Amino acid sequence: MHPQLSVSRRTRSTPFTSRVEAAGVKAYTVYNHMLLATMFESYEADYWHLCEHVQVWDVSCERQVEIQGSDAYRLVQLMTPRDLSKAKVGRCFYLPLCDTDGTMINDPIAIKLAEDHWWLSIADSDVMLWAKGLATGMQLDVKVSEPDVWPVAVQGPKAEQLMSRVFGAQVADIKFFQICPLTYQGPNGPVSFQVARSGWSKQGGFEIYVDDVAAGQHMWDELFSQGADLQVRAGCPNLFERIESGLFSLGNDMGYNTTPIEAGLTQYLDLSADIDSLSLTALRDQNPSKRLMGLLLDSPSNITDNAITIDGIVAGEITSLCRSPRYGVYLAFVLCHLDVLGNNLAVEVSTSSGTNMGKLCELPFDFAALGLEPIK
Ligand code: THG
Repeated sequence: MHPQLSVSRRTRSTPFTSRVEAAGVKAYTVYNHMLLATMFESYEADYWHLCEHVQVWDVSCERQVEIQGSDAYRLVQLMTPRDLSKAKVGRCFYLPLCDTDGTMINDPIAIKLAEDHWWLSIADSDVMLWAKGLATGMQLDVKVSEPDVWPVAVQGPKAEQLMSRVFGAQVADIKFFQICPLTYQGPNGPVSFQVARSGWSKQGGFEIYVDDVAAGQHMWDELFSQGADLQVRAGCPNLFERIESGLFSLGNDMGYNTTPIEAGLTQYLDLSADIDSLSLTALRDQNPSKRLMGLLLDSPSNITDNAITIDGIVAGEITSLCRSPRYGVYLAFVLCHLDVLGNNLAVEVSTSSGTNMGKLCELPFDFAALGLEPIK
C-alpha cells in the first residue's frame, strides 16, 4: 500500500474536499497546513484540459491574512519593497514580502478592500505570525487575523463564459487583477463574494473568495451544472502549465534564502521609492550572487541530477522541472550561481544517457525566440 496522508485538524480539509475527492483527485500536497490537490487524471491530461476548457480549483489553501485598522497600509508597506502608496481600493497586487536582510518571506497577492482593510492572499509560509510580531513590536493600530475565506479559482479559456452564467454578464467588466463584490444567490438567500480576475495559471480566469460555506458549496455545484457543455472539470494548479508560464513557487523556486532580485521579480520592486519598508536598504545594497533562470533541454532522456555544471563545476540547481507537453522539450527553472556561470548560457545536464548540453535563458520563456514550435 502507498503511504497515506493522515488528515486531521492540523492538516486542514476545506469546504470543498468532499467534492474534490468525488471528482477523483489522485494527489495532494499540504500548503499553509491545508490540503491542495496537485493531480486529477495526470499532469499532462490535466494540462491539456486546462488549456482548452475550464477548470474549477479548490485553492482554499491560499489563506487570507487580514490586516485591518488605521495602520493597515503602514504594516503592509513595511512588509514589501513594492510601492503601495498610490494603491487603489479594488485592486490586487503581486507582492514580494521581504525581511530586513532583503530575503523573501512570501509572495502573496495583496488585495486592497478598503483604505484600512487589506488581505494578503498568501503562498506557503506563516505570514500571520510575522505580521502579528511586527504589529506588536511596532505598536501598530491593526488587527491581524486569518479569516475563514476559501478561494475557488475558475481557470481556462472558457472561464469567463462559465462565470458569466453563474454570476452574470458583469464579470466581463472585471479587469486583470481587479476585484469587486458580486452577489450570489445562495441556498439561504443572496450573499456577496469578492471576485477577482486572477489565478495561478496563464490560461485566464477568476478567483472567488468564498466566505460562506453553504453558499460556496452551492456555487461549486452550480459551476459544474452550468458548465457541463463547456466540459468543466475539477482541477488544480498544474505543474507543467505553471513552468511553461514562468510562475514561481515559493519554497521550490525561491524562499527564505532568496531575494526578489535573485528571483527576477524586479518589476514588483520600487527600490527608489520614498516608502517605509523593512527590506529596502538591504535590497538597494544587494550584489546578487544567484539568479533564477530558465533551462531548455532537448533530450529524450530523463534528467537524473538537479545540479547543472560548467566543465564539471556546479553552476546551479534545478528548482522545478517538467517535460513540456506543448513543445516536447524539458523546461526547468534553475537557481544559478553567478560566480561560476559568468556569461555562459550552455550548461551540462546529467541525464540517464550521460551528460547533455542544455541552454539557459531569461524568464518567462520566450518560445519563439528560443526557436520552439508547438508539437501539439
Ligand atoms: N491567487 C491567490 N493567492 C495566491 C496565489 C494566486 N497565493 C499564493 C500564490 N498564488 C502567490 N503567488 C503568485 C504568483 C504569481 C501570480 C499570482 C500569485 C500572478 N502573476 C502574474 C504574472 O506573473 O503574469 C501577474 C502579476 C502582475 O503582473 O501583477 O498572477 O494565484 N488569490
